[in-house]
Amino acid sequence: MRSITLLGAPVDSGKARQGCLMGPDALRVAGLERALRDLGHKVHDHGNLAPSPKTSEHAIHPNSLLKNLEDCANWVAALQDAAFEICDDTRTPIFMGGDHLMSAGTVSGVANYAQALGQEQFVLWLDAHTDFHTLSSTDSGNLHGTPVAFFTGQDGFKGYFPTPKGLVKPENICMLGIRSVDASENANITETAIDVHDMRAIDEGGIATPLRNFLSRVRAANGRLHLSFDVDFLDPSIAPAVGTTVPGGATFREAHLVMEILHDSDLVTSMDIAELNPFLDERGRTAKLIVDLIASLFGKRVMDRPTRSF
Ligand code: 6HN
Ligand code: MN
Ligand code: MN
Ligand code: MN
Repeated sequence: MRSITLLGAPVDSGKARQGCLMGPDALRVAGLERALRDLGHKVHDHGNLAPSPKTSEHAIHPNSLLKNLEDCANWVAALQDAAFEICDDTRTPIFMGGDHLMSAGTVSGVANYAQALGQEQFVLWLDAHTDFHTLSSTDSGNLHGTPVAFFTGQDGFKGYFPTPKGLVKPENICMLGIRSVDASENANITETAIDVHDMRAIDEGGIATPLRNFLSRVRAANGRLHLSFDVDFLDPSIAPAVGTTVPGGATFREAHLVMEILHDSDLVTSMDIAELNPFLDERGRTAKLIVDLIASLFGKRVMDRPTRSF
């Protein structure tokens, strides 16, 4: 049994297309709290966070393509403090987004907490995209494409975004589901120790092995593990409610298997749900699927017996 804290992060400034601000409420309506309680967990919904107040002066960035830079910076400031404060050894926070810019704040916040405990922070990044753009490299100007660069401490955010209070080492990050990487991101991420498993690798070798290898490293380091789940990790045929769909994503069973293995590991200490855009959903089916996947992560299984590990 866990104590779970829900916090809504209705971030919608990380891209032009609107709708992710409804994500937290769609997860509520789809029965997230009830699903977790039915599994025997204690759940407390903290409602929704708001961005930090606007400051009077704000630096203009030379990349004129950047969208909503000031709003994004204010969200990161609010989220990294809220994530730090909500962290507690006895509670598991679920940050309900919101577009993926949210993770610049949530991950730096939880990493700050890990640092305070003297533990290593690890991140499992489930996404079609690597989200490794800097403010200079992005050519869409959509800042939901930047969180991983931010919380690994890449150059170029200083003076525009708040200083990250916690950082994650690239070698502590594992990405699964990747199938859309811009050329500049590709060049930059290849220079790092981030463990990227694209869909080609998953097609050939399955999703369980890289996940289990990563979890062994988290366990050996006695680390804390943050799961960042971008809805576009899933194939668009099962999860249409996302603005940046890419064909060839994780199947229903691959996604559940990841959640089931994570549950058995008992290593996840915090998580994000990012990019759910209920405006694009079909009668709530994506929101309901996400609730069901979170239920798998928190112990729902087909039969009430331990699953054999291989
Ligand atoms: N996401 N690489 C593309 C861009 O515009 O920078 C897509 C980013 C998608 C962001 O997955 O949260
Ligand atoms: Mn993403
Ligand atoms: Mn994505
Ligand atoms: Mn690997």
